[in-house]
Amino acid sequence: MPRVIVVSNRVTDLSSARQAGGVAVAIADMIPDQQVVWFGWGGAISHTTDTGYGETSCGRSKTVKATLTQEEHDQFYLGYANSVVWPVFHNRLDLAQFEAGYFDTYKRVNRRFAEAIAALLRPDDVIWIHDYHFLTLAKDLRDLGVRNAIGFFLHIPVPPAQAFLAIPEHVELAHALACYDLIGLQTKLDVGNLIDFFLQSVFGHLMRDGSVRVGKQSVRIASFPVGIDLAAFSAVSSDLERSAIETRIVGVDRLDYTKGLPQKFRAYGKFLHDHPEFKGRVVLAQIAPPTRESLEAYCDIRVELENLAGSINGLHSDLSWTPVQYLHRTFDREHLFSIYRGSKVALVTPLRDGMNLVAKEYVASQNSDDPGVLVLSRFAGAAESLSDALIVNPYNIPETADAIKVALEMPLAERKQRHGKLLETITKENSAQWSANFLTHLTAAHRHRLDVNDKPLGQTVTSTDWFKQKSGIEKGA
Ligand code: ADQ
Repeated sequence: MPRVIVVSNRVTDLSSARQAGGVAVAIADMIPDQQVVWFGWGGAISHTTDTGYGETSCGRSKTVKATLTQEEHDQFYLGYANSVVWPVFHNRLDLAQFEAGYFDTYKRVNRRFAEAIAALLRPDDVIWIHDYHFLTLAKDLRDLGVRNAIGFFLHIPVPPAQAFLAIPEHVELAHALACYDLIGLQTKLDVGNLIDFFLQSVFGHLMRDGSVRVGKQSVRIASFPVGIDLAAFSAVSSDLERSAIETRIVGVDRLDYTKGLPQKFRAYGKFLHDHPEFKGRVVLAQIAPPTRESLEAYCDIRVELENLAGSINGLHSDLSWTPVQYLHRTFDREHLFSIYRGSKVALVTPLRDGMNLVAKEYVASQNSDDPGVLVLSRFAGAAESLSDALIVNPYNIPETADAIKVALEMPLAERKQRHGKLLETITKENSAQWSANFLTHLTAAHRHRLDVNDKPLGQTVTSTDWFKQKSGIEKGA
């Protein structure tokens, strides 16, 4: 079996990666089944120009950790990745810092990483690159003469083409993305948006065989919804028995402006206002670990949220009851899962999210005989397949407030029925299936690219026909 060279922004120790959340959990889940070399930033900043690479082995897999200089950290990581691509891809053009001149450093780090990866490659290695920090990495690898299969998985959403086109460097990004053999996205909506972007930015062509042709490059695009490892939930127990007096609603979100936290707090405040009979009987436990705190937009959201929590508590608390528990820290995963299980409702209401693993973890943590209710934003990628949740528009505060009441009062039979269907989907779309499916399609896409690259354009189709045809790789089917 070929080695898989996994590249992601942050690399954590293989023995503790499952504690880290998000992308790291998704990657760590594939390591038992594959021989993996996991390459990326180890989190250290070098105060000299010495940016060496540290290797650590664990069984047959190993990590290779890069350091970043202060300038690279500020302009590549905080700059282009998190102050241009992240806000634009989450439809927040108003927060994007287009004029800061970060792109050169972004490309330079991609190039440096490409050189380090090329140096450790074997001819049959498969390269799997993750996320928005590395939109240009495949181009650098190809320029260095790398002919291995190169796949890309984007964990965040693809915005509508009109937003993507606002990035001044969009043409360069489109040509660089076309150097991947396979681009995996979270949802079908993202697939449609990326195809539109290729058509509009660089006049790409949709091919009858299901690929997209950009100049002489052929790239396949499909959705592979990220899943979770169900085995991690087999022994979860509640952290506290549900009290007859106080019912817990839980929220777990990195403190990010994409997660809709102010809207969630306002909806909860409205619910308490409209239904005072729940006062003293319900709490919202919002766990919101800090993230990217040196960026202004993240400081702003923190201040806004603290004010909102304070005003809801000030307005509704009494001496024996506080309606909002606001916890600005991380928990170990076993503890987190037991908090999910002890909560009657989960409010997962991002304004935009690639997938949202918390929604899946909440469902997987429940006691099937007495499950809680998932309230889920229609703008989370997870909503595409978890349609048996209570789906809400997080911008519609009264609608979310009503959904809280419906969730709290939902009869056991309906809770069991919805939970059963949600669990069925999560079991089917688990993390092992996700990585195996992506890697299988990557091999096929690579073979296809070798066949057609540099050949004359074949028969093209319209985007409507393309979607109708379903192409056999759509959703990894
Ligand atoms: P994130 O934006 O980080 O991930 P999410 O999918 O919700 O968002 O994953 C968060 C992870 O962190 C979960 O596994 C959760 O359990 C963990 N976590 C959150 N708060 C925690 C806390 N206080 N203590 C410990 N662990 C905590 C990105 C994209 C998502 C996409 C994932 C995976 O933005 O849309 O679902 O990648 O593809």
